[in-house]
Amino acid sequence: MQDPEIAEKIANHPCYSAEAHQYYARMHVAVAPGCNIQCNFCNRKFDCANESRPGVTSTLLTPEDALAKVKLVASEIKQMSVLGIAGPGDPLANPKPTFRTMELVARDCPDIKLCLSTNGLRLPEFVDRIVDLNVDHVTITINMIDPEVGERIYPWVAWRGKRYTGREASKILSEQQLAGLAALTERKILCKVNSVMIPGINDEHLVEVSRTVKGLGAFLHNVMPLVSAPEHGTVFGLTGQRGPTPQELKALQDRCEQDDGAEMNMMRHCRQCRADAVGLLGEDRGDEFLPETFQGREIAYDLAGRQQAHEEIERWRTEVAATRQTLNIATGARIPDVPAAEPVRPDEVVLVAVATKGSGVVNQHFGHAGEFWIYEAGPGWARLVQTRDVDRYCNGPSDCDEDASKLDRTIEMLSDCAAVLCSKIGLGPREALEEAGIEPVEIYDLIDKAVAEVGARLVTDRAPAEVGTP
Ligand code: CLF
Ligand code: SF4
Repeated sequence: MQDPEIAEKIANHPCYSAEAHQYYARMHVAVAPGCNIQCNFCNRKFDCANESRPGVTSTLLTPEDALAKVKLVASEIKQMSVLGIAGPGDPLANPKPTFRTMELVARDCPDIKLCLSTNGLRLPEFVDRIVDLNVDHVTITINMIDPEVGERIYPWVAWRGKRYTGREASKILSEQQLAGLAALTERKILCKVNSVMIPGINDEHLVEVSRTVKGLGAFLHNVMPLVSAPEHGTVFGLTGQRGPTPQELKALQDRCEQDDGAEMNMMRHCRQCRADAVGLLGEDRGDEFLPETFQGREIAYDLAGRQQAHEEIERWRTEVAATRQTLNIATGARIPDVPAAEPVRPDEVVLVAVATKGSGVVNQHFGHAGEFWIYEAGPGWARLVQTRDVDRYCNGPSDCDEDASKLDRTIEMLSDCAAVLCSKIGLGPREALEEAGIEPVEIYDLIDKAVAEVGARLVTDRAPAEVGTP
């Protein structure tokens, strides 16, 4: 059943609704530099790895500059609907600039949703402030609920003027995180929990984390892969701790989703954005908004223009949803914010990869795709289950088809997919995909429709071969 209050909250939030992320953008402002804990996957030179991919840094802004930037971006990218504060350190370890920024944005940009991402250590003390500021969405990164697991992730926690280490540190952190989560859900704030999947350390444990946070009222669980390399200079990077493969990540997300029939909502489309990310998830337009474009400038807020742009998006979204309903296609969303068929997963599905620039359409050239969206596909079924980064190997017609090693990596990344849907594909990659047993499908159509149709055909085509297979 659709809960209208929740549906309204997620309707244009690109992280809380996979469907919305095809149309709406988010931006982050980097106003929070410090942190009160240490994670073994973090290097303070970079953005908070609990919400970001390590290896990128953001320019720190004052709350006033952050407001100017929000106004500028809001006028240029009208589908930007959410402002998140996610670093580069922990927002609640820097409460003054974090809340000052939110106050200013709430004052001048009334149609922008406010979003916060935190390690949760100081969450309980700020619950009232969060409620007062109308922050609708809070993300807490919870990587463990067992201090024995935690001591392998967190070397220390700074708490009430003292530095704690070992299990005691993780015990304090976990208690604060869970108390904060419970207090927020009690106040009807929509909460997402992020967890970094660290193979051999917390991967098995995350199923229990998922069950626990669901019990405390978390709306969504986002299990993200550890991104770890020696050049990041992190403890895990230097000790060779690996991250999970996309297949391992999906398997764990599936387990969390179905654990004991608990049916936790799992986020499958996180891009591990940087602390100053701007644009649709998966694109970063931060370079268009360098400090000299907004710092110290008076920027007008185009509320009417934004409302008009959002109305146009909603008209198109309604059309896409109507097509989905007519064709009886389900997307698997448990609380759909726009109508789809009842989520009944067919017995047999295949994975297909989609190249898209957004708006719900297969509209990107294979060689231009920096990422592929992985769908479960079958009769009446088109469910986004993952996004995977690949190197763009084509920089234009002159080198199209040429960089074989990048193409090999892309094909390796898509090896468990039965087909790739894209608007165009060159001869070289077409042949290479076919050789790898992946069908290239050139198509320009609605993603849900194309995925369900191709999925239905592939499932039927495969059926005879699988009859009698042990
Ligand atoms: Fe930003 Fe995070 Fe809010 Fe989204 S990101 S503070 S909830 S507006 Fe989104 Fe980016 Fe993943 Fe975060 S894709 S890293 S989940
Ligand atoms: Fe780094 Fe974020 Fe962990 Fe703080 S909470 S140590 S900024 S990853």
